[in-house]
Amino acid sequence: MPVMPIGACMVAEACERAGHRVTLLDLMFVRQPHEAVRKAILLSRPDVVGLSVRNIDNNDMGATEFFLDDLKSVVDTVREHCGSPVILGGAALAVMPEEILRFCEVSCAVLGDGETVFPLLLARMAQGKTYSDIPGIAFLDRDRFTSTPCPGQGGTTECGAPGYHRWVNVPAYSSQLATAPLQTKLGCAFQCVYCTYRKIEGNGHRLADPASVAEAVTRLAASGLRDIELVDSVFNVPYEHALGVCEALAKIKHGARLQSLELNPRSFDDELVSAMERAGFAGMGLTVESASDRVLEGLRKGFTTREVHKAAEVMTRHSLPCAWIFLLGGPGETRETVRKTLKFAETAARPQDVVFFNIGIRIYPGTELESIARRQGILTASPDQMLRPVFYVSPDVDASWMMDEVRRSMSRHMNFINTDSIGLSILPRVHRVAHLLGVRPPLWKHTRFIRRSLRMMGMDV
Ligand code: B12
Repeated sequence: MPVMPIGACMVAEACERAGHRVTLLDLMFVRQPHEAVRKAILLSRPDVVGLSVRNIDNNDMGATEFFLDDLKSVVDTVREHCGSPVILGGAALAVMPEEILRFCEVSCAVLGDGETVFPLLLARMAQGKTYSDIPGIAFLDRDRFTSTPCPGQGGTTECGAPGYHRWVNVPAYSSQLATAPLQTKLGCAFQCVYCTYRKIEGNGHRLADPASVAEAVTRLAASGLRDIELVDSVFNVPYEHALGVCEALAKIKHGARLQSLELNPRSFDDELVSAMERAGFAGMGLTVESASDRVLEGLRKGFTTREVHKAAEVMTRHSLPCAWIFLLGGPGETRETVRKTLKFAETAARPQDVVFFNIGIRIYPGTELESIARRQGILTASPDQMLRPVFYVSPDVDASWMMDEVRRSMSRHMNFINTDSIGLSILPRVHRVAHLLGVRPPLWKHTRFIRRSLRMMGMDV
């Protein structure tokens, strides 16, 4: 599913509010990106070029794709056609700033909230002043990397719904069943060993006022963007905030279908799911990861199988479609724990659910998983060699065995999928056909039907 560039739109809008002339070039549906970049530069003659970088790679151990060679070539094209400074920003930069700056041979990146930091940076540039002291910036100065701490680790935030129509080709996204992203909070307080969310958004919550979330949803739905995805790191923590958001949404007639794929089995109960149903949710995802206490502890998920089983029990009393998300191969994983998790998935999933298995975990520099992998002798690469993805698999289980087990389970359960499924080249066509037939997101609730149909057409899915 193409993801609408919420970050880039927010930054563009903030710069315009600060009085700048802004052009946003979205390369999502562009067939010849270099030609598009060349034309946009010649037309708009920018003083500064900001590049929004979301993904480093596809996080898929089986069929790894690395995206930054393409980024580097876009940087080169920009430089070929104008001498203006290039500034990088986006989630990828917050994850591995030094490595990306070195790789792209760019000297400055924004790590903090771009809508605040980038206008400050532009103001300093316009005045010809230095900007190395602005909080939330990274620099590469002749081989020396420095960064300033990001501001905003607590307090409140605004619910920023950019005017997507103003910046991107909304019909092109809608025709592929894309959802419009919206954030109700920033920050993540969990300590999962592999995760970068704290590095991107900080570990203190910044919560948006529920009434402002309801207003933003209404505004987006009124503009025709009725499928809205709440892209918080974890939607249901803090629990009271999630409930507050649902209550504010339930009070108004917004006409939107909501989703969030990032719910945690902790802080999860009937009251919350009922509130989500009243609020207009059409789907939700539970990042359960495993049904083994040993693995959940190894991943430092902050919950146990008690909460996992309770979540499954809660879902039996509701009809809201659920995406169950599992992560196999973490510290402590064995053949026995994998079997336990598969068995749990087989009993928990209802017909309208989808079950997604990810095998192997992307290791990011600075995470606890990196230290574990080094201690266990699994990882010898230096941080700069980790930009091209490296993955962790527990030394007590074989990756190919796990892949076979998951495939075996998938052959019995048509609503089970793995990373191969979400990388299928036919998926964009499936999205378009579904859109033409009037199917509304989430499409994954029809996984059984889609997999069966594709198999009947002779595809090995
Ligand atoms: C929600 C989410 C999803 C949802 C998206 C739903 C949707 N409709 O948008 C789903 C589940 C579909 C998803 C899928 C994937 N995701 Co995801 N996702 C996220 C998450 C949690 C939030 C992203 C978000 O929208 N943030 C809110 C916006 C406002 O923030 P932002 O984009 O970062 O923008 C801000 C700043 O970065 C900055 N900024 C942005 N652009 C620019 C530009 C300039 C010039 C400047 C100065 C600043 C700037 O300012 C913005 C405003 O403050 C992040 C982790 C995180 N906490 O950030 C991972 C994350 C972005 N995802 C990631 C990945 C890998 C993926 C997948 C490849 C996973 C997979 N195997 O399928 C896919 C790719 C999908 C795609 N087509 O691109 C990685 C990317 C890093 C990497 N390793 O490559 C992240 C960082 C998680 C991680 N592993 O650390 N994802």
